[in-house]
Amino acid sequence: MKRLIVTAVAVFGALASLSAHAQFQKPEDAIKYRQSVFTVMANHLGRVGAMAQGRVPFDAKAAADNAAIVVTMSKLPFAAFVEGSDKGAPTRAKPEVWKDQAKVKDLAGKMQAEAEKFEAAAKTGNLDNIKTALGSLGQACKACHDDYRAEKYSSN
Ligand code: ASC
Repeated sequence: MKRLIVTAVAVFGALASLSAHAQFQKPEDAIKYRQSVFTVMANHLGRVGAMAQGRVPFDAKAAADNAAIVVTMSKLPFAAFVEGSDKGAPTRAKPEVWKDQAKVKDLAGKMQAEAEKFEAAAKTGNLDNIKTALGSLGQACKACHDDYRAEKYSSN
């Protein structure tokens, strides 16, 4: 029984320290995670963008499915901008991300709200609605990139 309690305390202790660093063991893991999420998000946004631009035929079901993925992805990356993850792997995140946390959080929230509106538009099946919402979402992405994303990757 005593051994069980000691083990339980050790396990909970390990979990607590893990959650303190979000779910990342080292900065590189956080950097790779957020870059992966943005890559998937941009890919699925781009599939609808191609429909909006007439480069691929409009498919309402595919647009709605892609928009749902964009919404899910939109919720994930910001927990990965953990303290100390400005370095550890090549990244385009500027140091200002960690200096202006309230501003970044605000921009993230606006982008997430636009992603929700984009999904709602996609569900209408109306391409004009989708184009409008896609434009607003793109602006919300850009608002953060303008101030917080560097042109080039850092070399660490
Ligand atoms: C995208 C994408 C971005 C944003 C941005 C909007 O599809 O990959 O980073 O939209 O280009 O200006």
